Amino acid sequence: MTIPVISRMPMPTEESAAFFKHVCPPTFAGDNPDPVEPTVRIARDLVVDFALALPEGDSVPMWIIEDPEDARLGRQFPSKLIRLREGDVVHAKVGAKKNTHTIHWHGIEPTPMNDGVGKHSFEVGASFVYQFCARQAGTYFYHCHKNTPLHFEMGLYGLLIVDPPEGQGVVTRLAPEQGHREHYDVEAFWVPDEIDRRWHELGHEAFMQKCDEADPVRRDDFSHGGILNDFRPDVFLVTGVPAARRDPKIVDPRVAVSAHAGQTILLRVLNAGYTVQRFTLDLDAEVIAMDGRPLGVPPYGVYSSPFTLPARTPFQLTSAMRWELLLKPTVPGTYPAQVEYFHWVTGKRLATVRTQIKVL
Ligand SMILES: [Cu+2]
Repeated sequence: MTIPVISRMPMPTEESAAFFKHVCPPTFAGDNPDPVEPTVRIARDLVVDFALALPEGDSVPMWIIEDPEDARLGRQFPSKLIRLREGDVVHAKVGAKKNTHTIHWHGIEPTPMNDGVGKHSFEVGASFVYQFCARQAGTYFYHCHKNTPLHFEMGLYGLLIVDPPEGQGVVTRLAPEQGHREHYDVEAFWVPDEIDRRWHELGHEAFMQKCDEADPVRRDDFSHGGILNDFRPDVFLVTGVPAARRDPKIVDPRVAVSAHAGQTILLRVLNAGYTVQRFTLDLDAEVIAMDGRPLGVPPYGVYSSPFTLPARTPFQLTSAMRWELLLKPTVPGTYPAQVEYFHWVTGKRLATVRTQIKVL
């Protein structure tokens, strides 16, 4: 059988800019072009320089996304957590303090204009008010999507949590008899990342294409050198806490979990790095959601269901993957947990960072 070939219509000249923007994104600033009344307003500025102190005494230059309205907690790495409720309509005023940037609301799926993927829309000049709706409770994150390999590595990201309408302390999970809700007592965030310090000496536009609007795909205007395909991390961290090289065990309360026997722990895990990360916990865990979608819960649940990971059964996440796990320890003790970091190309294990879940 011959498959008929349907010829493509010629592209009208006035539309050609829409195709060029994949390689030469325009900049844009100002109000949202299609605003509705928001229920929540937030603000974020980028970039702000941040020195990440290492256990060995030196530090790594990072870039962070700041909350300019929070003098006390606005400057931290990872950038300050955004917490919303399902159904919230958000206006996020994003200021580009140095150069141009974007914020991509990863997994939220706003309209292209509001999704912060510069190559499909625009990069933010002075400032822009992004608009989106938090449609589905779950674990998400936000990050800059300009010169993405570098800007994400530099630290321009933070968690974005959408709670069910009841608010914090309740998670959406498969449980028809409970209206698909479960209460938790302790919430923990594991966000492993790793740092190649050579990349942290680069400029905002390192190895980006030189934009010639008259010939946006000219071969010579693309960089053919650079090191952003060559990742050699030597600092390994979890949720902003770097592990010591000699004894890579993290007991910082931002990472190590503490709960009482009989309590329910909700563990939100995000791979915010470029390695393949393998997690092993010494406690049984139930995986209830992946990538902002609760397993088994309508309307997306027809093809999935939660499952139990018996203690010491490893699971792996690649870049940007998010899992939600419920732990219900009943016996007091200190339970080890670890993250192993494997190189994205060679598969070689680069580091193992340990932490713990303490059950009182
Ligand atoms: Cu950026």
